[in-house]
Amino acid sequence: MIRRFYTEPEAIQESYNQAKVRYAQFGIDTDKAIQAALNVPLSLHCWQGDDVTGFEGVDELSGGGILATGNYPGRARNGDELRRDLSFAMSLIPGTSRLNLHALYAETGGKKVERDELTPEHFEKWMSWAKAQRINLDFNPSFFSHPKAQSGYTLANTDKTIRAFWIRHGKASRNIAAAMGIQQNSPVVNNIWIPDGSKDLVADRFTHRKLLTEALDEILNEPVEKKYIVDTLESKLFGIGSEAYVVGSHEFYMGYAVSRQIKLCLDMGHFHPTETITDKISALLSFVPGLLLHLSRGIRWDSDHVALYSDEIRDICRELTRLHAFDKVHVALDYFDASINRIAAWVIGARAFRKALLEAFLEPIDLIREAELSGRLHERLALMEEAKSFPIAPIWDALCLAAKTPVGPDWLSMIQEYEEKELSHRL
Ligand code: RNT
Ligand code: ZN
Repeated sequence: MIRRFYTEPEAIQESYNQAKVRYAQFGIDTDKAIQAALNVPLSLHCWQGDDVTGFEGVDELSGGGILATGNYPGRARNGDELRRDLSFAMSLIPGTSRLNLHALYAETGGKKVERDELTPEHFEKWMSWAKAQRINLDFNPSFFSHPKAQSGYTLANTDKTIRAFWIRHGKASRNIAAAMGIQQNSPVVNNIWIPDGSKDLVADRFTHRKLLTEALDEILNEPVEKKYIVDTLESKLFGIGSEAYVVGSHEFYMGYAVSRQIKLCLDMGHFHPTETITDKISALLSFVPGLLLHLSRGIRWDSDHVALYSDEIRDICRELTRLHAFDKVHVALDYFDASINRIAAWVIGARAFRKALLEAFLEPIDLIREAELSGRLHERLALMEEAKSFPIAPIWDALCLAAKTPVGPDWLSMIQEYEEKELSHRL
């Protein structure tokens, strides 16, 4: 049954006009806030569509300490299905979307191409789809789900041959990213995350880190068109099978990124369970050229639940808008849930971010700052509290309408339709 909750654009407009007046009393221009919130790019992760399986002929994600659980019907099995799902998801998501690709989504026409031999031509279909879709691409080398990653070590492997293979993959990936950047005439964020670590205690914590430093230097010193690629490095606290030791810890990459002036990636699920990333943003921006944020939601041992309109994401959005940091900070989704409709998983996370961003642009920040500067700290705190119950809902509806995307939960009926028409045929 197709159920529509909101059908009257006039009613939305009317509520919007009322809310607009309320915000204007605090000096906030809601039209401007909507535009600002729509303009910030959000990179959607291709891997939510197929449980991080990729197109290399394996049937599930393996190794690397990351795990997709669930078997909801409709997993995308090839590039065409994944692109169809993404186009559909993007039609339900307001604002500027990008697409974040992993190297294991190369399309090699049925031919076995090793990861160290990948070239931009293996991503041609993605590039022309992105062009038609009028979106930009981001990229990630894939250091997992591969026989040469089975030992748990890739770039930090003490075996020289294996390490060299992954270094070649890292270089190949940067070439692909730069080629994409040239084609879209705008930089591609190329994020390096490796699973390297150990399930149990290690005697030598240093050697792997030394090897990783050298491997990263070799990859990142490879000459590519610097204008078209933004390198980022992603740390992790622990993974499944790397509980005792992770080579690429936060301190490791922070030190590396500061010393080499490279951007860092902070994944919300990669810190201690009660540790959040908002306060790290301004601290790190003092010393590194920028950041990539992986929006996710950690629950207990899992770092990759669907991102929500949570206090954590709202705090991040407020911090980014207060800092005017969108020229230095890139934002991407990173989670995988195979137990619910995969397209809905994208839409929930992306809409959550966009709504939190809108809320941040609607914050009466000038008044809050003024209270802070003049020492009226009770006023600062009270305004922050009051702002939480400002009427954001009608502004959010108007944003969705302006972006020609469904208002409220209306998108759910479209998901239902798509399930019947498309996903139910994927057995
Ligand atoms: C893993 C990292 C990494 C991956 C993707 C698939 O813990 O978060 O970003 O999720 O590269
Ligand atoms: Zn991540």
